[in-house]
Amino acid sequence: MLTIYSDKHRLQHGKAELIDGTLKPCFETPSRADMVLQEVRSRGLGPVLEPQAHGLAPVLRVHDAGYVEFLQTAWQRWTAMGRDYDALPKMWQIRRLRAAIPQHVEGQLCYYSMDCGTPLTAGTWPAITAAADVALTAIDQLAAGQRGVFALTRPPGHHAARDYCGGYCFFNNAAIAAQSLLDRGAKRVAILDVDYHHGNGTQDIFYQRDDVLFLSIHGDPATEYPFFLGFADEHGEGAGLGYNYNYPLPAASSVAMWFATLGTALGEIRRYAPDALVVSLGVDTFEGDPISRFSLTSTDFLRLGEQIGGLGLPTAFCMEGGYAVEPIGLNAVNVLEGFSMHQ
Ligand code: OKP
Ligand code: ZN
Repeated sequence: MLTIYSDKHRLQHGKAELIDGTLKPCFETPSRADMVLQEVRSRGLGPVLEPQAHGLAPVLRVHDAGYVEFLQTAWQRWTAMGRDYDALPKMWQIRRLRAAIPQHVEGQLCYYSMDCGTPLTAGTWPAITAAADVALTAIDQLAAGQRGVFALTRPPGHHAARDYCGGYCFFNNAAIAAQSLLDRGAKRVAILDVDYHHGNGTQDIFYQRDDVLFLSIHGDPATEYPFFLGFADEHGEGAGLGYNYNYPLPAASSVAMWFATLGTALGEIRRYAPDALVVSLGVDTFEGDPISRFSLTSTDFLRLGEQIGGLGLPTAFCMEGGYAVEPIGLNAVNVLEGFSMHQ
């Protein structure tokens, strides 16, 4: 299987996030993608290609222009005010506050953010545009006839909605990939999100559409991040009604429960009969993940890949979460190898 990868992910290197009352080093670190790449190479998964530049047009197919312009200019505006540290929001436009876009860069940062755990840094823009190019180049390769391609995207994307960042995500790489498939002639695309956290951003982007089926298996937002979306009764809206499936599971769910739920989701994908599949591949469902609470083992990820491969669909995998850094490569590449057994 081909892997698409860019070193530019390293430019996104936040310093700290607030954990248990203190600033701790960010969980979402460059070493995550480095470890995955190392495993891709040592296991001989296949060739590793650099992304091609695709410009902003495919990004603007799923993201708001004002939001994209904010991300493009924010660091320059932030440092012009003498601030040389990571930009983090400290308030939100909550109930009954005015919804107008603030003028000040700090106000705009608050306006365009979902949480305070997603540092905007000097290298955020080059890193996120490179990640979008990684996802788009994976789609080029699917269009050229590959059956499965691995977009080694970092930072992740599934929490990023049409017009906000959050959960370490800025551009929604999987959504950009899915839209690109449609723009190249696919009629229906499914996105399967197996990250521990609900893919609220992806759901947001396609909630009113029937040309993208979104399915997410995740820790129940009643107790897990992102808390405000990802419940089982969110089925889509308007034309999109019936094209959104959330499978929230209690944090302590067994592996058997997780795979039974995967089986249900795969059944819906078969029923939809899409032309292609995008997988939001988070491996933070791993038993050793430091911020998540499912208990998949490394060999379970092989099974996961096999079952996805059993769909027989052209498939692009976009890397999302996974914070047990040392085994992240083993876990991610196990999924890809399991998938490849069906080729
Ligand atoms: C990203 B992905 C707030 C941070 C809360 C955020 C978890 C994001 C997970 N200071 N934790 O879905 O793996
Ligand atoms: Zn996650």
